[in-house]
Amino acid sequence: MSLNALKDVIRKITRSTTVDKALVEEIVRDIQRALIRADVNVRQVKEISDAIKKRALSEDVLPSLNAREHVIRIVYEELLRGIGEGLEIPLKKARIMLVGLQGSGKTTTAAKIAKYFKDKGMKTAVVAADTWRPAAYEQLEQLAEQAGIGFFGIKGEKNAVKIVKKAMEELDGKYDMVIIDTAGRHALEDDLIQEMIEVAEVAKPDYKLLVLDAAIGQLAAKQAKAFHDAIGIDGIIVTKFDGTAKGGGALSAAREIGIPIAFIGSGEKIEDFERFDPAGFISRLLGMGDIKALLEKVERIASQEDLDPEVFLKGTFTLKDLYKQIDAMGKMGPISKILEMLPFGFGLKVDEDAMEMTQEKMKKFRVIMDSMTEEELLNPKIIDSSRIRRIAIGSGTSPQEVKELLKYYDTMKALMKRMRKGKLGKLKMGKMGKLGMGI
Ligand SMILES: Nc1nc2c(ncn2[C@@H]2O[C@H](COP(=O)(O)OP(=O)(O)OP(=O)(O)O)[C@@H](O)[C@H]2O)c(=O)[nH]1
Ligand SMILES: [Mg+2]
Repeated sequence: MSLNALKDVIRKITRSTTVDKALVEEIVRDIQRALIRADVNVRQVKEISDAIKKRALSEDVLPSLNAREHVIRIVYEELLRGIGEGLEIPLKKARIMLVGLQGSGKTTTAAKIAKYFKDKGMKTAVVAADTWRPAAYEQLEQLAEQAGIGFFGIKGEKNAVKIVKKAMEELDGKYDMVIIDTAGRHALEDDLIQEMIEVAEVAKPDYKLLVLDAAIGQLAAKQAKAFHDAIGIDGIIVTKFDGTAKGGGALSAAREIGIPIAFIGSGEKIEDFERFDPAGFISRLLGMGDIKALLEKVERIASQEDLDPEVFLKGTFTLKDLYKQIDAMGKMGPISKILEMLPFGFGLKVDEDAMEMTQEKMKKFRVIMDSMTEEELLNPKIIDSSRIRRIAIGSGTSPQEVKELLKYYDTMKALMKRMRKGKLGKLKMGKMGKLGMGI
C-alpha cells in the first residue's frame, strides 16, 4: 500500500467514529437531570441541552476520546460558556465593595477576602459600613483582629456614606486593598439601593462583588439580575458551598447577568475561601468526578503535534525518533495510549502493562541518549561494546542499562516496521514484556 492510499484509509476510519443520536439523547437527559437537581434555571437547562445536542452531533470527535467523552467535553464547554474562567483580581491596589442580601455572608466574606490577599503579601483592611445590622461593627472588628488585617469603623455612626468617606481618607496610602462590608436587607428595597449607590459614589470601588448564598437555589438568578440592574456588578462570590447546594443557582446567576464568579466560600472559618475553579465547580454541579481527568486528556491531545505520525510511516526509525517518542510519552502517557490516539490504533489491542514504562526508566533512557553522539543517535548500528562502555560512563549508568535501551529501540523499530506494513493489528505486544525492562 502506498503512503497516500494508507492515509486515505486512515482518514476514513477516523471519520467513521460517529456519535449516535441515541447516545447523545441519553447523556443529555442525564445532564438535564443533574442540572435541575443542582438548581440551574429550567430555561437555561433547555438552552444548554439544545446547544449540546447540536454540537455533539455535528462536531468531529477528538482522537482518543470515546463518544461519551466527546459529549461530556462539549457539556463542559457549554456550561463554561456562561460562567467563564472566573474573575481574576490581580495583586494591585484596589477597592472592593461587597453587596448582597441579609445573611448571605458579606461580613464573613469581607474578612475572608482581606485575609486571602494578605496571605499573598498585600496590605489589606476592611471597612464596617453596615449601619443596619446590630453589632455589625463588633462582628467585623473581631474577624479583622482574628485575621490580623486592618479595620476601620465609626462606632455609633448611622450614616454609611459618612463612614466610607472617612475610611477612604483614613486608609488611602496605608493599605493596598480595602474591602467594604455593606448592609443587607431581607429583600432588595429602594432604600438599600439608594444607600448602595451613594456608598459606591464615595468609595469608587474597582470591584462591586455580589455575595450569594449557594443555598438560595433558583432564586439566585433573579437576585443577581436585580442587583446588577440596580448598581452594576463586576463579580459574584458564592458562599456556603460547604452545604448541600450544588451551585446551580450561582451558575444560573452568572449566566443570567453575564458576570463571572470570583470566589467560593466553603465554610465558616476565615480560611474556608478559594478562588473560583471552573472545572471543580462543574464537576460538582454534575456530580461527575472525572471531568478534570477528561480535560487533561483533551489537553494531551492538543499537544499531539509533539508526536510526529510521519515517524511511524517513514522508512527509518532512529534513536532520535525514539528520544522524541519518549518525550511524548512523558507528556501523553504510555506508548499504548499514544498508539490508540493514532488512527492505526483502532482495533489495536495492546497489553498495557507490558507497554508501560516508568517515569524513572524514561528519565534514564533520556540521560543515556544525551550521552550519545549525533552519529550514534542517527545510526545506532555503530554502537559496539566499547561505545556502550563509554556511553554508560558518560551517563552515569551501567553498560547493562545502555543495552536495555538498545533492546527497547530494536523492539520499537520492529513495531514501526510492522505498522508500516499494516500488520499492527496482528502484532503480539505481550512479547515485549518478556524483555524484562518494565516496559
Ligand atoms: N457554612 C458556611 N457558613 C457561612 C459561610 N459564609 C458565611 N457563613 C455564615 O453565614 C452567617 C451569615 O454570615 P454574615 O457574614 O454575617 O452574613 P451577612 O451577609 O454579613 O449578613 P447581614 O450582615 O445580616 O446582612 C454566619 O453565621 C456565617 O458564619 C460559608 O461559606 N459557609
Ligand atoms: Mg453583615
